[in-house]
Amino acid sequence: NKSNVYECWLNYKHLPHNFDDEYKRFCSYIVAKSNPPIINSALEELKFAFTRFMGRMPEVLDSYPDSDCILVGTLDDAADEALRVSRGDLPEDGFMVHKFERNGKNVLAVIGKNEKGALYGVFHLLRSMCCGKPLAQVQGIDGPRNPLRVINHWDNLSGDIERGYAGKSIFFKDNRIVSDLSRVKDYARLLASVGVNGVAINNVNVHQVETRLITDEFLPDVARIADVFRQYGIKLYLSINFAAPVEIGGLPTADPLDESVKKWWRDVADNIYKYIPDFGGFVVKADSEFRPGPFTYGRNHAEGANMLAEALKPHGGVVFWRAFVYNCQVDWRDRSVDRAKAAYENFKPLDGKFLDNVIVQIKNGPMDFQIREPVSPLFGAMEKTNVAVEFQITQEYTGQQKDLCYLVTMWKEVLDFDTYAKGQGSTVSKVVSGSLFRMEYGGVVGVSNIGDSKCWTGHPLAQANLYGFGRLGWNPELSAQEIAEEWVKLTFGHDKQVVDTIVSMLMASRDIYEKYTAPLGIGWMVNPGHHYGPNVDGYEYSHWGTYHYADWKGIGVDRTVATGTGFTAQYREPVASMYENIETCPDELLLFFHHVPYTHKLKSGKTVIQHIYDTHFEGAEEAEGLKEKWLTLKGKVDDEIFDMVLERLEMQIKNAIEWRDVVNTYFYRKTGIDDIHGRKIYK
Ligand code: GCW
Repeated sequence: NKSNVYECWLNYKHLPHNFDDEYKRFCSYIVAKSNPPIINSALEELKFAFTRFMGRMPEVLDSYPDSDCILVGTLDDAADEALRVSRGDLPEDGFMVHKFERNGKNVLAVIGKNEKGALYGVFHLLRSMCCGKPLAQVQGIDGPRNPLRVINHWDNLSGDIERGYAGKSIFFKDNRIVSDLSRVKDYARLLASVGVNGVAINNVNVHQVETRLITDEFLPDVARIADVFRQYGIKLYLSINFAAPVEIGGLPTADPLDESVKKWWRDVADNIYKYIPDFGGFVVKADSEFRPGPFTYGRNHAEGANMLAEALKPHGGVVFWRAFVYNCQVDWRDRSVDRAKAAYENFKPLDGKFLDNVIVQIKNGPMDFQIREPVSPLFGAMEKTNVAVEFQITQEYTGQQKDLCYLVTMWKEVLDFDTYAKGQGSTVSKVVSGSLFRMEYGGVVGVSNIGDSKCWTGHPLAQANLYGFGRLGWNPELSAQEIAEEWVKLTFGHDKQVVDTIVSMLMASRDIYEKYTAPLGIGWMVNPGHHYGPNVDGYEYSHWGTYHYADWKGIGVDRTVATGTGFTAQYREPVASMYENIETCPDELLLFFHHVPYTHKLKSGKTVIQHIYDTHFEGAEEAEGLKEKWLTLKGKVDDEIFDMVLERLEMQIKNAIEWRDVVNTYFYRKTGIDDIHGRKIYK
C-alpha cells in the first residue's frame, strides 16, 4: 500500500457526505463493451477507486446487469443507447456524462468522443464524486479548451534535474533509462487525471549523451516509456540538440537549408516513428544560452524550425520551438540592450513564416519566470503562428519547493490578460488555445516540478501546482480558488477547518512570497547560479541582462518609449499606454517599467521606500503565520504530510527573514531613509 503523500489527489480515501445518496449505487457494476488500452486504464482506475470506496472490487461486465451500473466507453460502444448524442456534439477528446434508465435500473454513462475522452470522463466523474459534487452538476458535456497540454521535463540522463527541487529523475539514472517503470505509470495516471496529453522527458539543454536519445542506442528504451504514457493518452516528446547532425551524425554542418542535414533529420524522424508510432515531436531550445541553433549558419528561427517540422510532418509530429531567445552576453555598461524586448524582436518578424506543425513556445513573461512580471507582449503579436504558453511549475525563482507558492493564481492572471490583438477580450487564453486566430495547434506547457521524492514534489503542498497546471490547461475559466478547493478535498478530505485552512494558505502564498522578495515587479535580486535566497546586486553587473539600476536616489528600469528602452511599444493599445504612463502603470509592475525616486508615491499612498519596508516586514510575518495556521491542523491531516510540510515552512520562515533583512538593510544603506514605523533594520 502506497503512502498518502505518494498517492496525491488520486487516493480515493475521502468520501463526501452525499456519496451514499448519490453515487454508492453505481459503484458495484461497471459495463464496458470494448476494452482497448486507454479504456482499460479507465476501467483499472474505476476498479481501484470503487474498491477503496466500497471495500470490495466492483464487477466489470460486457453487458448490463440487473442493477444500477456505470457504463464506460466511446460513442461507438454507446451507439445502441438512447443517449441522443452524436459525434458533432462532443468536443475533441471530450466526453459526456449522462444518467438514464434502462429496464427500471439506472445507468450512469461516461461516453468519450474517443478512448481518451472516455478516460478523461472517468477522471472527471471520480473527481466529482470525491469532491461531493451533486450528480446533477456532474452530468453534461465537457472537453479540453487547449489542444496541447504538455509537461516539459528538464531531466538529464544522469538522473539530475536542472532546476529540480524534488529529487532525481523518475526516467533516467546513470545515463540509462530506468528499468522499472512502475513509478512512471503512477505519474501517467496523475497527469491524465488532470488532462495532460504530452510529456517531453528530457531537458531542453540537450547535452552530449542526451543528444543520442534519438538513436537506436536509446530508442528501444524511450519506446518503453512511450508505451506507458500511451495507455493514458499521453504522447511522448523529446528535446533535441540542433547540432546533432554534426555531433552524432558525422555531417560537417547542421545548416537547416542543407539537403544532407534535411535528409539526416528525416531519417531520424522515420526511425523514431518505427519505435514510437504516435511520437509527439521535438522540443527545441536553439540559439539561447549557448545552445546551438540556426544563427550559426546565418538562418533564422523559422528556417530552423521548419526543417524539423518537415521531417516530422509525414508522421503527424510537431515542433515546439522555444521563444526564450536573448543575448546572455550583455555588457552591463550598455544601457541600450533590454532583455525584455528580445523574444518579440526575434519572433515577431517571423510571424507567418512557420509551418503549420510548428508551435512557438513562449514563456509567460518577457524575462524568466519571476514572481511578478508583465505578460509577454509576444502573445498579442503572433497572428499567423501556432503558439503555446510556457509556465514554470518547478519553483526556480519562486521558492524552490521550500517556500510555499501556489502558482495557479499567477497563471490565471496570465491567461486572463487581454492582449487586445483583435480588440477587447483577446485574452492570452484565447490566443494559446488557437481560438482567437483560428490556429490548429496551441496550448499550455509546464516545466515539471516532480522527481523521485516521496511526495513527488519535495514540498507536499507543491502538488497543488502540478494539479492546478493540468486543471487550468483543461479549462482556463476555472478559478484558482476552485482548483485549490478541489485539490485540498481530494488530497485531505472534507473537514471544513482543513479545507479552509489549506485553501487560505495556498491562496495567500504567492503574495506572501512576492512581499518578502524583489519588490514592485523588478525581479531577480537572487543569488546567482542556484537562484535561492536574497542577493540584491547578485545580477546587477552580470552579463545576463537582468538589472534593477538602484542608486542612492531611485530604482527601476525605464522601459518607456519616451525616455527608456521602448519595451512598452511591444504591447497593443491600450496596454502600451497603460504601462508607458506612470500614472496608469499598476503599482505591482512599477519598477519593471519605470525608474523612480524612492520617495515616489504609489497608488497605495505609500512611498516606494516605505512600501519596500512594509512588504518585507509583512511578508516575513505572514510566512510565520503560515506555520501557525498549519500547526492548527495537527492530527487532522496525515502525520507524515504534516511533518513534511512543517519542516518546509520552517525553512521558508528562515528564508523570508533573510530576505527581509537583506533587502531592508540594502535600501536603508542606499537611501538613508528610516522606516516610519521604526522597526528593526540592521544598519
Ligand atoms: O530559467 C532559466 C533557467 C535555466 C533554463 C532556462 C530555459 C533549461 O535558469 O536553467 O534552462 O531558463 O528556460 O531554457
